Amino acid sequence: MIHPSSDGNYYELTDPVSLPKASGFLWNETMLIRATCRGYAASLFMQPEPSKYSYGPNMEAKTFMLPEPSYYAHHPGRFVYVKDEGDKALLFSAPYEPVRRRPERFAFQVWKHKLLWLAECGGIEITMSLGLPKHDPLELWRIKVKNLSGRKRSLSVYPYFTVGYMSWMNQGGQYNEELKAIVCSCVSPYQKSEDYPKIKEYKDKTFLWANHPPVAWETSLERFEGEGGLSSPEAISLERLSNGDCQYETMAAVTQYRLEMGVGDEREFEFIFGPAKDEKEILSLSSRYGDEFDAVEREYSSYIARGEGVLRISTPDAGLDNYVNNWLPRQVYYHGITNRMCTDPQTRNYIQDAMGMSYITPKTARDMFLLALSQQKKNGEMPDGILLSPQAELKYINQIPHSDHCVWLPISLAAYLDETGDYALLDEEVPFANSVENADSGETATVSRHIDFAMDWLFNDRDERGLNYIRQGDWCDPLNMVGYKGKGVSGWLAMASAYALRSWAAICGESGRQSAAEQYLAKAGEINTAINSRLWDGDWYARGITDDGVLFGVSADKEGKIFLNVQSWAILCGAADENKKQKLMRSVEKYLESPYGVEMLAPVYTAMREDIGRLTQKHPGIVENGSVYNHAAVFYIYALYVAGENDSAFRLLRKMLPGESDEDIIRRGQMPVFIPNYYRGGYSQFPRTAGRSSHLFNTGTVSWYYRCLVDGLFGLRGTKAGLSVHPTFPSNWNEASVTRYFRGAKIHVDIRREPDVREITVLCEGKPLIGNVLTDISGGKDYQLTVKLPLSESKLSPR
Ligand code: CEZ
Repeated sequence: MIHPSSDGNYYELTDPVSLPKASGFLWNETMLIRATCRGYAASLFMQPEPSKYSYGPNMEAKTFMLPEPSYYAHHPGRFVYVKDEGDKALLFSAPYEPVRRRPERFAFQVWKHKLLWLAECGGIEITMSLGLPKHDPLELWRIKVKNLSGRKRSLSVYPYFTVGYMSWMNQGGQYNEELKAIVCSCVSPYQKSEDYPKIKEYKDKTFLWANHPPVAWETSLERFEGEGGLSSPEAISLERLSNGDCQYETMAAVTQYRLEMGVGDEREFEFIFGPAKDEKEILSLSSRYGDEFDAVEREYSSYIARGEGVLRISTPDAGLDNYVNNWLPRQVYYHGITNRMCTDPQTRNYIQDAMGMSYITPKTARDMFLLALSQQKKNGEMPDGILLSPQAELKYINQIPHSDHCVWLPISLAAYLDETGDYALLDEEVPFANSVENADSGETATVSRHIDFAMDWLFNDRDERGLNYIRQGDWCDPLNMVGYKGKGVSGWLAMASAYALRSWAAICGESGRQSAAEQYLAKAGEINTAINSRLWDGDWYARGITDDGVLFGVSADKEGKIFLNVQSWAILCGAADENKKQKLMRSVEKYLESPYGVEMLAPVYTAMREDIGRLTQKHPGIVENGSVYNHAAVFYIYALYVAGENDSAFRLLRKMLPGESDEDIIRRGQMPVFIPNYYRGGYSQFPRTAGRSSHLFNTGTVSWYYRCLVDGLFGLRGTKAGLSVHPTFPSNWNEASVTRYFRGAKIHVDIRREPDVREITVLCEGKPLIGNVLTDISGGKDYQLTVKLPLSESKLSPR
């Protein structure tokens, strides 16, 4: 059903029915497209806000990529109809929708730099491949028709690209001979005159250019479908498409090619599909990219290949190897480059995505940290979103006050400094946000002072119990009514603040600020005392206390008895002693662990709790309401590695990837080429839907997944002095090898359990390393390390 290519370059699905929503995604600096194995596609491009160029047949909200997309016959997509002029009975469409005639041979290949579909029906093979250019928001399609039937064939082939309903103000389409393109135009709807200057610059045209002019075309969806509908369009039953235009009607871009195919003949076509401002731009885009597909593909492939990360692993687990070596760094890179396709990324997302880029292109991470800090308020508070351009503005969720954004600074910076040793960053002078109380004072402070201010803000933003106010949300966005009256506190945020203070204390210690280190460590301790005196419920920690002083996330609750995040972070911040740690781990395993991973809370909420908020209104088992919300799950996995619970950590790390059984893959419904933000949860209450992937690849999980591999599983973590070597394998792993790219050096690490070894021993070219740290590493050099592990477990050295 699905298998990786031997070189890891692509993952292949060989039937369109078992995983109907299986998809891959491609992006570049200005666009993102998710396409499914059956030909449906959701795409958006930035101008500068997210916009569309291919719509469904009705008004659609221009919003972010949604979880659990629902597909329907008229959902936007890219399809090729084939009609055998000699045998009218043979009508099929590649890759599968909308005709849904089961192909004799099918393949959907998700490559890192392209998507490819193959469908063979009645001896005719159609191959479709989609690539993008590095910069412009354009789709570059190659469509190949092959006659495998051993006899002459006379075919009509109809590439059908959905355009849909573009605007209620103005929309129409026609074929432009000169441009060799179908051009559909609209005026983006607006009512405020002050919006006109912006609107008039919009790319309000969608065009389909072809390198070979068609014999006929169609621009009207209704005329194309006629009474036949999309599964058997009336227009295809006719000799020729109508060559008609479209006047304020729902549009489609359909071309027709008549092919006389000899035995074994094949014909290839190239199409460019995408938005443009005007005909002039269509001409320049088609002349720049038409006939340049090979060169563009090479350039785009090397652009994507830059996201390859610092680990090449070979372990007893081939599925994990394939994901970590090929797909994980790609997804981390996607986040760091595209900022999830928005101009005001949520601050916590932005800073955690920067953490991930520390393992991909550290310079990008450095710039992201500096930009985020330059938008810090003078009082140390961080904004809810980071504005990526002067025109950008805080929108949607960024207009709602959340209290957690400061914690991510030292926590993410720790990974960056581990990876790069770039402690000079801490001395960089950075300005503060332009604000009423700080109107462009031009005042700056070092990165260190900026984070001091953020830590002080966090430490001071606590109530009389010593716990942090939650306002309208912390890491969990929809926990919006716990503290909106100004009294409610977040147990998780208190723990995250203590962990942030400990992380910052360690960095201060490493950068010679010993007294600051002691101060922040003491402050973390003070918060941990408050946590243990207020939030321990007996077998796990409570999630928080509402405005009305009600503890929630406790055994007394009917729903939402136990929340995962406060269990993970109680381990990370050090509040949980060994006894509490054992108890909370047992509780997590008992109440939250499912075959698809560890759930965010349980039992799921099935009714509104007005003292908690819209989280409780989310459908049971999705997103934050008790799904396997992978971002929360990976926090727990990292905490387990910190606590030396390596087998549990690895078990859950592995559950985040679909497979290996077909049954598990079909249940999740996706290929292991990305980690989704969640798998449906509520396993004990809603087993029928549990495990389903959200198919949404925007998630802070992947940065932390990478950190779990570097700090935990392979324990090849940077320190100021060099590379500390401390693998924490699951007990059923006896050996593995890793190539670790670190500060310009290439370090080959062979790790093996040895019977007579009492504790981890690391040899470099045969000589034991002091403290198991490889120091004085010079860039461009290769190193060979041999690591001997005891047969029994070893603990990960806490920071
Ligand atoms: O968005 C994510 C945020 O991007 O939700 C996470 C949060 O930590 C991330 O920063 C957990 O709440 O507003 C909503 O209800 C949405 O559910 C968002 O919470 C959620 C999106 O679904 C994307 O996952």
